[in-house]
Amino acid sequence: MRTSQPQTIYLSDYKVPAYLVDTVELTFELFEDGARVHSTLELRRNPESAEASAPLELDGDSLKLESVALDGAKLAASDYEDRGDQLVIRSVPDRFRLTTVTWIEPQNNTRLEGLYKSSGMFCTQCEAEGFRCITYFPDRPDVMARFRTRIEASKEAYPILLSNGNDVEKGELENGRHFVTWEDPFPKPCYLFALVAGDLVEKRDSFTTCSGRDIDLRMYVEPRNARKCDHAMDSLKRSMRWDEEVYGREYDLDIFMIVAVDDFNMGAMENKGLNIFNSSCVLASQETATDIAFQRIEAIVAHEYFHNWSGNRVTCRDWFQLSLKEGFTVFRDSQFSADMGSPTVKRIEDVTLLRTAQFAEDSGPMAHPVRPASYMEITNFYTLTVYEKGEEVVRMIHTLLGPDMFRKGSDLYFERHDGQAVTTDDFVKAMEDASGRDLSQFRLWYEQAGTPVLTVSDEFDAGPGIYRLTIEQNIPDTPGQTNKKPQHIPFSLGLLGQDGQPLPLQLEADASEAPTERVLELTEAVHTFDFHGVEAKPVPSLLRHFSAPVRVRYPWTREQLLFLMSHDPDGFNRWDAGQRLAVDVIQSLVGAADGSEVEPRLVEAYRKLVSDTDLDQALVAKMLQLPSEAYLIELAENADVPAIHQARETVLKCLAHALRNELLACYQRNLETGAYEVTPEAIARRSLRNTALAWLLVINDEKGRTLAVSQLNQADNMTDRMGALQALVNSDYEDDRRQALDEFYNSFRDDPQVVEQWFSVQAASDRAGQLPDIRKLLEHPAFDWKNPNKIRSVVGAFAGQNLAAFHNPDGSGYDFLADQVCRLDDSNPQIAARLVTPLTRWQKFAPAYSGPMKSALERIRDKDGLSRDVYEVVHKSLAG
Ligand code: B3K
Ligand code: ZN
Repeated sequence: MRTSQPQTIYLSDYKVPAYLVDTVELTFELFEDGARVHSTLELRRNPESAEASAPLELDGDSLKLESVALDGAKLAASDYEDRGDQLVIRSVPDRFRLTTVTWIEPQNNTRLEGLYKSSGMFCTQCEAEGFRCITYFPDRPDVMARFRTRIEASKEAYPILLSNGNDVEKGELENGRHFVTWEDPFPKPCYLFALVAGDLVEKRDSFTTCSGRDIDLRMYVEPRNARKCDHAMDSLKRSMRWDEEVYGREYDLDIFMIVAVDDFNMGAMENKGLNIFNSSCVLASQETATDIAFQRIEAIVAHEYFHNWSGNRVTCRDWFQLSLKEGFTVFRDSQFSADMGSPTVKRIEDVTLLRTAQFAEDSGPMAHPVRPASYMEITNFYTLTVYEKGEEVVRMIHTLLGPDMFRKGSDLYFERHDGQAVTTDDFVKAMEDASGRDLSQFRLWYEQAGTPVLTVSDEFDAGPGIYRLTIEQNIPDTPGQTNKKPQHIPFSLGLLGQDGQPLPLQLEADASEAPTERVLELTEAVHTFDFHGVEAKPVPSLLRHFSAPVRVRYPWTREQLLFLMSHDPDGFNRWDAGQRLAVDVIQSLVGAADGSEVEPRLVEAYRKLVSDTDLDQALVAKMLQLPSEAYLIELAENADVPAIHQARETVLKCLAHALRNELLACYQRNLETGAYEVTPEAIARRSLRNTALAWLLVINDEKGRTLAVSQLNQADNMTDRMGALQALVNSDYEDDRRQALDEFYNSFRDDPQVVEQWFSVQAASDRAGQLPDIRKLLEHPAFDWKNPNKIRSVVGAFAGQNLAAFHNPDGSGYDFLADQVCRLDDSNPQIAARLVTPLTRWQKFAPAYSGPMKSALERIRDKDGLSRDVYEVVHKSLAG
């Protein structure tokens, strides 16, 4: 057991830094057995700090200090204190130069924070607190400095040497070494520092900005990946143009670089001018990446690029403000993706993630506000709440202000705070000042955790023709927060007449021209709205576009849902009505006797959908997806996963049997005729035919099997190949499954990004991914405990997606996960803490499951020398 409890850091303890850093000069000497880092900081006391005589305290982690000098004079050991995690110098002048030399071992850095090695190259990850693993520094985002970085390394092994900004000098050194010096003219916090050294190929392109400046665009990848860069490069150019057009943001440096690395803890990082990406989030080709990967890459490239303004030029004052840059940037990237494809489909995808995973987080023991008030380990707070709910909060401001005022607000924010480290409050203030709107109550969205529940009831009074809607809001208690205040909620709605036509929403008896969609603003615990001039009881279309991250409770009848599914002019609510209906049908079958009937009206509604060629095919493809097991669990109390799994399978099989002919027709209708394209239409076609295939194989249809085998062999792209593989893997055709998996592996064994997909298609399947299979995957030669992608694609996919197998009533899935968490805790605590997530939800499950889940958590808790990362997650989960 840990002997001391990790410290909790509180937002309320924030103090301005006692010292500021004007410039940083770094020299890296890179070797195979380590790296020497020379750092020279120009420091001065912060005039705004109340602590006039505070000692200088610099953060450090796993550093070997070789020397310290102040204004050129070497300090004796008695002049400073090396506390391990801090270098403290008690007496310093008001302004001085501090030089330190430290020795680090990137080759042994398995945490992948700071400077480390990945496939033979050196790379860095400094957000949030990785810079302190490189050198002593005030490692906090409100210390912004100008960096100059010289990198020295073997020229043969590391011909490419990169850092932020512009390369200002390069040359040869003795012993086959060379150097490059980089200078970044923009002051930045150290979390945006980056360095890369490796044997990489360069792909070049260029972009002319709105003011006519030519920007050099460069991608650096390992030679074998040279043909996988085009999509990211095109996405980058589209993002740069979009940010100019939609937000008026022009790129500021002369060079923009992207590097792909295989070992990376998350998706990508927005280092100034030098974005570093997880290979799986940037490399793509038709043969190796699915449509989903293509779309994800476009979104992540955009996200990191957009951070150049929302995050880098204007950064966070402290890490409690993380959503300032993340929530806003996710909002920007989702607007971008909506503009590049189908806005409705993008909204459906975002809401699916939010409702499935963020709502679960918000109702579990780790629930926290968008702006948390405390943390032990900041890495644990890169959460769905900070990112996705944070996005929704910005989206609600956009809805309340309207697009023009929102743009005025963002212009003001960027202008007012350029070069500063600020707070979410500063963001809201800029929006208020630009629009004249009062957002004081709205700010509660940043402070209060928990998903608001809106209970809606209605009545119709035929006499005066009034339809009355009553909306009550409740915000559930979350750890440390009770009795919450009502929040300011934009609630978008429409009403449909019995003929399916939208009704004018007349809020006053005498209003003449009323719109057919309105945004109601909820600010009180209960509101009543009277709609006048209504002739017959309408069907309400509530929370259109998902205008707020809330749960809506309304006693929908199946009849109403079917009506909305085919009449709602809001595509999002059409989809949502279909989901609600399917949820209702599946829920009614949980625990029901074998052979119970599946609602025939659901079957007929799906029959109509599979055959519908008039409706947007991308929307049809989404509407055909049944609610996921994860979502059904989120909606359940005392969830019994195998029973939920069974009920969902029953519905799926019933639909597949009943619609077999329509599915075959849908498959044929959507066969590819021309060349492969990544357009919304082509993506929808592939999605429809792969859904048809998957459904046919769920019922072991012979024709489906033949189609799957030939699609697998003939496909010219990974979406179709993976669609066929997945369908076979999830069928009962065991021989075909084995053969398909072996052949697939043999064709792609040299491509790590494809091997990761191969791992996860098995780990996520209840047929191919039972625990003994998973253990075999861990023994597979392509599995690598040091590579986070591999860990996620086996252990993460098993515990996060293969829910019936993970929740095996014998508890073996939980024990397995606890073992892997303990194993990873020493080498990569960040990844270990992420993997714990499925166990943290233990209270959600029926006692037969929650007990063993809790025991697994306790076993992790009792591990010797538990990391701070895992400690925080496990202790909070057990307490909550
Ligand atoms: N800002 C990074 C995330 C860093 C995570 C550090 N543990 C990627 C992003 O959100 O753009
Ligand atoms: Zn981000």
